[in-house]
Amino acid sequence: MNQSVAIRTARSVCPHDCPSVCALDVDIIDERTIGRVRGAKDDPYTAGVICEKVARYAERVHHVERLMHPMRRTGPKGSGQFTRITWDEALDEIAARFSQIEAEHGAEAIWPYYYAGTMGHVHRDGIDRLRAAKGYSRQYDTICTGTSWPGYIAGTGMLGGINPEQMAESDCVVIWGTNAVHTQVNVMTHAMRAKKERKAKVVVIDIYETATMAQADMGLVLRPGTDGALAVAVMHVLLRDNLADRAYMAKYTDFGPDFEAHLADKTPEWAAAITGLTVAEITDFAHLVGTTPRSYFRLGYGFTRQRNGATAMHAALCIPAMTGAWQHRGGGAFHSNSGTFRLDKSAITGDSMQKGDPRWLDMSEIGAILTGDAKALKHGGPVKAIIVQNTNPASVAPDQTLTHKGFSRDDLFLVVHEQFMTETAEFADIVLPATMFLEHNDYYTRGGHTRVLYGPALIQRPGETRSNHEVINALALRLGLDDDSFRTVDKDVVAETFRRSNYPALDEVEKTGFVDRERPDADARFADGFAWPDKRFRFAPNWQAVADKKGYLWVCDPADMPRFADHWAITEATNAEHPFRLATSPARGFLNSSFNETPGSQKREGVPSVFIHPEDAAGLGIVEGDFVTVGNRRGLVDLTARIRTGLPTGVLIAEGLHKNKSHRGGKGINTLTNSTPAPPFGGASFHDASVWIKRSDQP
Ligand SMILES: Nc1nc2c(c(=O)[nH]1)N[C@H]1C(S)=C(S)[C@@H](COP(=O)(O)OP(=O)(O)OC[C@H]3O[C@@H](n4cnc5c(=O)[nH]c(N)nc54)[C@H](O)[C@@H]3O)O[C@H]1N2
Ligand SMILES: Nc1nc2c(c(=O)[nH]1)N[C@H]1C(S)=C(S)[C@@H](COP(=O)(O)OP(=O)(O)OC[C@H]3O[C@@H](n4cnc5c(=O)[nH]c(N)nc54)[C@H](O)[C@@H]3O)O[C@H]1N2
Ligand code: SF4
Ligand SMILES: [Mo]
Repeated sequence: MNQSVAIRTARSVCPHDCPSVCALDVDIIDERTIGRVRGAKDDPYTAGVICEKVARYAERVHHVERLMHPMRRTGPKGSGQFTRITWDEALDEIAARFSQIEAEHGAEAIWPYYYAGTMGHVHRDGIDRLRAAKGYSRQYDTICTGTSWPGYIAGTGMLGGINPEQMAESDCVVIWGTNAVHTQVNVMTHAMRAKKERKAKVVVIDIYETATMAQADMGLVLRPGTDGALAVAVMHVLLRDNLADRAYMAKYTDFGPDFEAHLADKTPEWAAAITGLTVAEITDFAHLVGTTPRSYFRLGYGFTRQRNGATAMHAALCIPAMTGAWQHRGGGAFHSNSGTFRLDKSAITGDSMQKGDPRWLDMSEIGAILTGDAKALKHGGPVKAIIVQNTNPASVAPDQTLTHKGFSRDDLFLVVHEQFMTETAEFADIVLPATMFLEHNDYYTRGGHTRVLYGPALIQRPGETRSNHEVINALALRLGLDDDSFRTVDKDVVAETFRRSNYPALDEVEKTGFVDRERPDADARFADGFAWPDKRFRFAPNWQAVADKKGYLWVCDPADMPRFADHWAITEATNAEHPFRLATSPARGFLNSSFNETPGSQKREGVPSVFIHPEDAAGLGIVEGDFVTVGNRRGLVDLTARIRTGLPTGVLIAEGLHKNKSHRGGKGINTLTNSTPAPPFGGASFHDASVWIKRSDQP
C-alpha cells in the first residue's frame, strides 16, 4: 500500500456558537474528505487547543444522516415522513406560499427565524436581507445574550474588555458563571498559564462543582440566582476593610455616599443566608480580589440565565470598578468583545432596503407567538409562515410544550434549512439541505477575543446541499426582488463587508486568515474613561441609556429595576410543591443541540441525566441510575438520576440538550424552562426553574 499519500493541511475557523472561535488546521484527504482537525498553534488565543467534539469533526461532515436533497412533508406535522423533491420544486413552492400568505395576511405574517448555528456573518445574518427587502416581521434576538450584554453595558457603557490573553499575566483569575472546560476551553489555556507561571489564584463561581471548578484554587458553589448578593457583599467587605480604591472610584466611577449607604447592610452574613456560601468564603474571596491588583474577572453567560441575570452581571462587574483592577495589566474584566469589531454589515443585512417598520418578535417567545399570544404577537396578526436557518427551536427554545404546539399548527407553513433532520426539521413542510462551514466561504468574529477570521471553502459540498446565502438569494429572486445583492456569491460579500468596514482587503486577509482588531490596551481598560458621556463607570445603572445605545425593548416597568448594583430576588420561587431549583447547564460533548447526532458526542454524554445531592436522593428513595421524572406546571421530563456531591441540596443539574426523543416520553429538557422575558429587555432564563422530582415508578 502506498503510505506516502500527501495529506494537505488547510486553515479554517470553527463556525460554532462558542466564544473561542478557534483557528483550525484541517487535514484535507481529498477534495471531498477531511481527516483530523487540530487547533492552530500559531494563533495566540487558540494556542493549539480545541475541544474534542470539533477535533472529531470528520464525524459530522461525513455523517451518513446529513441531509442531501430537498424534501416535502408527506405525513402529519412532526412525523418525519418526507418525499424527495427538486430544488426548483422546493423554491417554487416556498415562493408561492410566501406570496399567497403575504397577499392574504400581510408581510408581517412571515417570520424568518435564525440563530447562530453558524457564526459566519454572511451565512448567519444574510436572512435579514430578505427580511428587510420584503418587510417581514423582525426577530428580537434574546435567547443567548438578552440579559448578559445589557448587564455588562450598564456598567462600562460598551461591550468590550481586556484582551483575554492577558489572563496569563494576572495574579487572580475569577471565572464567574461559565463552565469554560465545557463551553470555551481556551479560557483555561490562558488562566492555567497564569497559575503555572505566576502562581496566580484561580477562582471559579458556579452552582455546582464543574470540571472548571476542579482546576480552581477557590471554588464557590452558590445557590442559583444569588450572584448579585455575593457581589454586593464583596463590595461591602472591600469598603469595610479599606480594600476599595477610593481614588480610582472618585476619578472613574459614579461612586458616592448613597451607594456606600446602600452597601452598609449587605454584610457577608446577609449574603451567606441568601447564597448558601459561608461568611468565611465570602470574606476570603473579597480579601483575595481586594489585595490582588491584577485580578481578571472573566464573566460568563451562565449566571445571567436567571431572571435577575442582567442585574447579576452588572453587580459582578462592579467589583473590579471598586478595586481599581482595571488599572493594572492582567487586571480588569471581560465578557465579550462583540462591541469592538466595528463592521459595516449592510452588504449582508441589506439595511437600505428596509421596507416599512415591521414588528419585532422575540425569538425566545416563539411558543407564545405561534400559539397566538396577543402580547407576544405585539397585538398584530398571526405568524403564518416561518423559514428557519441555523437553529433548532423545537429543542433549544424555552417552554417546549408551547413551542411544539405552535409548530404542530396545520395552518403554519414551515421551511427548515438544515444539515440534519433536527426535531425542528421534522415539523417542516419543506426541508432544505445545507452546506457546512468547510463547504462555503465566510468570516467570523471572535467574541471571546480580538480577532476576525476568514474560513474558505476547503472541500466540495455533498449531494445537493446549498449554502444559506444561496438559498436566501434564490428565494428572493423568485419572490420578485431585484436587488443586485441577491446575485452575489458569499466570498464577494465577505470582501465587500471588509471594504465597507475599512478592513484590509480580503486578498490580504486570506494570506494569514485573520484581521486582528485588538484595541490599544489603554482603551480596553478604559484608561481615558468609560463609554458613558461623563466617562464614569456606573454603580447606579441608567437602563434607559443602555436601551437607547443598543435598541433594546423594555419588558418590565423601569421603575421596578433596583437603583444600584444589587441582589434582585425575582427568580422562580420554590414552594412545597416545587422544592427544587433546576439548571440546564451545558454538556461538554454537545454544543447546544449540535453534535447530538455524532457518535463520539453521543457516547460521551450517554443518556439524559440529572444530578441530585445524596441527601435529597435519600429523602426521596432515589438511587444511582433510577429513572426519575422532573416536573413543574410547564410539563414533565424523564431523566436518569446521578447522585452527586458537589452541588447544594435543593438543586438539580441536567447537563445538555439531548435530543427530545432520547428522553423516555420524548419531552426534552426545555419542557421545564420558562419563556417569560427576563427584565429589563428580555431573554431566556434557562437555568432558572423550580421543579419537583420523583422516582418514575411512583404514582
Ligand atoms: N435548556 C437550555 N436550552 C438552551 C440553552 C441552555 O443553556 N439550556 N442555551 C441557549 C443558547 S445560549 C443558545 S445560543 C441557543 C442555541 O440554539 P441553536 O441556535 O439551535 O443551537 P446550535 O446547536 O448552535 O445550532 C442549531 C442548528 O444550526 C444548524 N446549522 C449549523 N450551521 C448551519 C448552516 O450553515 N446552515 C444552516 N441552514 N444550518 C446550520 C445545525 O445543524 C444545528 O442544528 O440554545 C439555547 N437553549
Ligand atoms: N460544550 C458546549 N460548549 C458550548 C455550549 C454548549 O452547549 N456546550 N454552548 C455555547 C453557547 S451558545 C454559549 S452562549 C456559551 C455559554 O457558555 P457559558 O458562559 O459557560 O454559559 P452556560 O453554558 O449557560 O453556563 C455556564 C455555567 O453557569 C452555571 N450557572 C447557572 N446558573 C448560575 C448561577 O445562578 N450562578 C452561577 N455563578 N453560575 C450559574 C451553570 O451551572 C454552568 O456551569 O457556550 C458555548 N459553548
Ligand atoms: S466549539 Fe469552541 S472550543 Fe471547540 S473548536 Fe469550536 S470554538 Fe474552539
Ligand atoms: Mo448561546
